[in-house]
Amino acid sequence: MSKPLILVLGDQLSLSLPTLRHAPENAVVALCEVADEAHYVPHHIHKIGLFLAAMRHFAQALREKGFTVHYTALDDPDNTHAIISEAERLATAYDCDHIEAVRPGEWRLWHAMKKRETAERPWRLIEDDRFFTTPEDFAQWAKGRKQLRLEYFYREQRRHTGLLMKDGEPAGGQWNFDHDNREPLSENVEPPRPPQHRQDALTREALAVAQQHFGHHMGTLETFNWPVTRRQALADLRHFIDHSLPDFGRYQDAISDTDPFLFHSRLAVAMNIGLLSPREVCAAAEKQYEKGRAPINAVEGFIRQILGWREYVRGLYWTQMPGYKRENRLGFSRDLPAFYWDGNTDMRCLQRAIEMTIDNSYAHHIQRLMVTGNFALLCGVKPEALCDWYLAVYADACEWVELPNTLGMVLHADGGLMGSKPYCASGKYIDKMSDHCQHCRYTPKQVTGPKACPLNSLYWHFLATHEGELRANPRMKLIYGALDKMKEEKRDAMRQQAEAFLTQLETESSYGKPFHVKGYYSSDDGRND
Ligand code: FAD
Ligand code: DLZ
Repeated sequence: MSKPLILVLGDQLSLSLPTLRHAPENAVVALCEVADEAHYVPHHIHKIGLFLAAMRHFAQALREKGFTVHYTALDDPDNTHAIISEAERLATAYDCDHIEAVRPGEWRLWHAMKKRETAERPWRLIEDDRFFTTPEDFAQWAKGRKQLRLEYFYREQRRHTGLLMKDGEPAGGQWNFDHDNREPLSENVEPPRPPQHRQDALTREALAVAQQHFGHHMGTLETFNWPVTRRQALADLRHFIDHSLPDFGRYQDAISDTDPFLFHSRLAVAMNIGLLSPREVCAAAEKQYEKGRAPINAVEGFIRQILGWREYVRGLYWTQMPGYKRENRLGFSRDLPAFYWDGNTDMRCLQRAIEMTIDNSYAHHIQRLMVTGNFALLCGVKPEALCDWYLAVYADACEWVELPNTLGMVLHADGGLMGSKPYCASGKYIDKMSDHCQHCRYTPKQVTGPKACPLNSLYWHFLATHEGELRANPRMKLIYGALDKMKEEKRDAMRQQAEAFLTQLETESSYGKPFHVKGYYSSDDGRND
């Protein structure tokens, strides 16, 4: 009788995983802590602690359900420290005749597994049905389309799932309530505190292992507060639904100098590692709307992020890889500024976004896109350096979602596949959406001079430098019109200011990895294949 070794990866911690749902009695389920997965980018210490603790708890949950489980711990003497070799070692040890795995979250592993489909103990790869769509569904949708716009993909998903639909029409009479969702935070608004999770002995043990081996990575485990069990993840979901969802839409784009989470859900971590399903999260939000406990702009805005963006970027990733990772259409070549690793900069918005990242392994979407992302775009940071950083520093970072957001949405390096125009902004935007500028040594009101916010001259410098690629874009017409109207002396002064800033930045930069963590590299992946 056929006997499978079922490999469950660190971001597949769901009892509903198709391989587990259909597991025969004799199956051996393997979870493997391997150094390769902790090393290929220098992950934040929270991220490593999260994976180790959640994997250990999931192994326990599987045993309680009656599965035969092999758990390779990081310190096991026989550990081969790579996913493929470890699964094959265990398949031999347990006399399994094949290995089953669900599509992983990264192309590099998928590719490595595919290559072993004809091995002596062959790998069988199974589609991940925990998402609303499969890569094949996305490919079908994308077929023959000139542009792959989120909005059309999202509407189709609404119709297909029936989420927020009433008699075939969108609930509330519109597909999109974005125009209601752009308020900055006012002074009297106090966002709720996230629940504090209790750390049991298993969690404490896992965090101690993370500390022992990776204590020199970004962050400290003293501030660790991610859910590592389904029960904790459900508590986070309940808390978000009850306390934050009603204001999620309104303050979706706001940025605060003091509050890292605002009304965001913090649920990406639990969804990405498998502790929550996107279906149950969207259903819980929809229910609040139906009961009149959350307004349509909040619920629609939230569901669009998951049913729309999350599925859309995953479809893009799987249909465009491995070539996608090599894209660099704006020809960026700058090193990652060194301060991305420690927040040591006098630009307040960047300093606070990076400090919050160090403290929490979290920054909300607008900080990622319009603060650290916008600055990297305006400076022309090379995609591989920026992508490695985003993949390393956020607890929710998995390549299938990180790469399209960084390379496509932030850097416009895919030529506009992901976004119809670059998300570039000057200091004026930061001033409008946040309270950072009040605490900054620069002013957003000046473009040149010693007090001028660097984002201002960098913004115009970016537009002038990439005129060849961007001017023809109809969505950039207005902004190039404004540039055209500027006097030559003003343009010259701005160029000089931006170039002086970039020269100074260059002298302070380190390439793509923290200077204090030695020996890391981005592993053999789509970029080098
Ligand atoms: P909320 O603001 O509460 O949003 C709800 C959910 O919607 C999120 O949990 C997430 O699942 C989904 N979502 C929202 N925006 C996006 C988006 N643009 N793409 C895909 N899903 C989205 N998200 C990740 O999950 N992992 C990443 O590695 C990641 N890297 C990013 C890198 C950059 C440069 C940018 C600009 C965005 C990135 N995002 C990533 C998307 C988004 O910023 C995070 O999902 C969000 O900040 C997570 O916090 P939250 O759970 O509080 O989200
Ligand atoms: C991120 C991560 C870390 C730090 N450690 C492990 C691990 O020891 N074992 C494992 O199975 N997964 C780990 N992960 C998550 C993997 O990197 C992730 O499963 C792949 O990148 C595919 O998405």
